Amino acid sequence: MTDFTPLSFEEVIDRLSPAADTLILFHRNPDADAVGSAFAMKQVLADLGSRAWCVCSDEVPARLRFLTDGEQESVLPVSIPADFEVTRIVSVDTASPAQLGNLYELYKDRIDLMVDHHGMGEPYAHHYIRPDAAATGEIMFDLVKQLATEERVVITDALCTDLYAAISADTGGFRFSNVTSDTHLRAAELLASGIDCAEINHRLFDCKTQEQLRAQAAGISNLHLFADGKIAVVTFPYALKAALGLSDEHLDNLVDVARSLIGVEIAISIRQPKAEGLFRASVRASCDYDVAALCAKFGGGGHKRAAGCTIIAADMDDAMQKITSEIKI
Ligand SMILES: [Mn+2]
Repeated sequence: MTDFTPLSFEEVIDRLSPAADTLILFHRNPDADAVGSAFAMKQVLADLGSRAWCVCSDEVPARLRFLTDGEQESVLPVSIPADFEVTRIVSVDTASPAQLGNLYELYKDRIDLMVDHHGMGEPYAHHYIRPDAAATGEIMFDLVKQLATEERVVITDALCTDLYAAISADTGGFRFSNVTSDTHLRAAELLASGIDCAEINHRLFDCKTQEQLRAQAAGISNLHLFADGKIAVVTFPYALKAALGLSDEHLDNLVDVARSLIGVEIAISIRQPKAEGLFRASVRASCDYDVAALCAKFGGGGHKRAAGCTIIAADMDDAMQKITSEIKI
């Protein structure tokens, strides 16, 4: 396996500086940190004189379209302009090959740089990874600020909106333990530019579709408690998803249902994307328990307090048993 080395902040800027048609990859099932960081990167590269195109194995969900600033109708690989001569590929917010989805097969040996904040990932290129950053948006903020100081990048409202949304989303609206004083300082600078934080946060957190509410209600009726109520698991089998007419993007925040219950220290959601034996788990900890290490046992990863993995199991009960039996609290 190729050895991939960590890059310095200056080396990242060096790698982004030459004019080159660039693809910006971000993780499947994209969230606001992925989309906001990718489209911020696109604006940075445009200012540096490069054409850039954001690419993902899944489309940007409708509720996050405001982060693309009308620049791209689609982010699927087929949307890449025909005259694009790809000479540089970077990824943002994407910790491991699996998270690239089908992009990994397409581009695996050609990725020049990954910019990310996940500490427990599996690097697939030379990388700039800062686990101290609550969001990739914080790293993008630092890049933007440096390049703006050098008068090479112009800070626009669209850029500030992307960065603020990226940071706000990955911190749960500045509520999670990953928030630092620097997180607030960066957010404060973004707000000073005049963007509408109430509107951005409303779009990120308060706009739920009927499907999402149906998913939440079904999640509440499928809540299982273990370890005297310290572990809560919400399960969502494929048959239930199909019966309610839901798709995977409606199930994104199911883990919050488990986490909101008093006394729960480890919250888990397990969904079954297809009628097969693969189960996706999202895990959150509110105690001092390393859920990234837990998920690593199943080939997944993430952060100490927020991580995910895929479990191979016979059925939902088996998947739930497999993950809960690994937890010792
Ligand atoms: Mn992120």
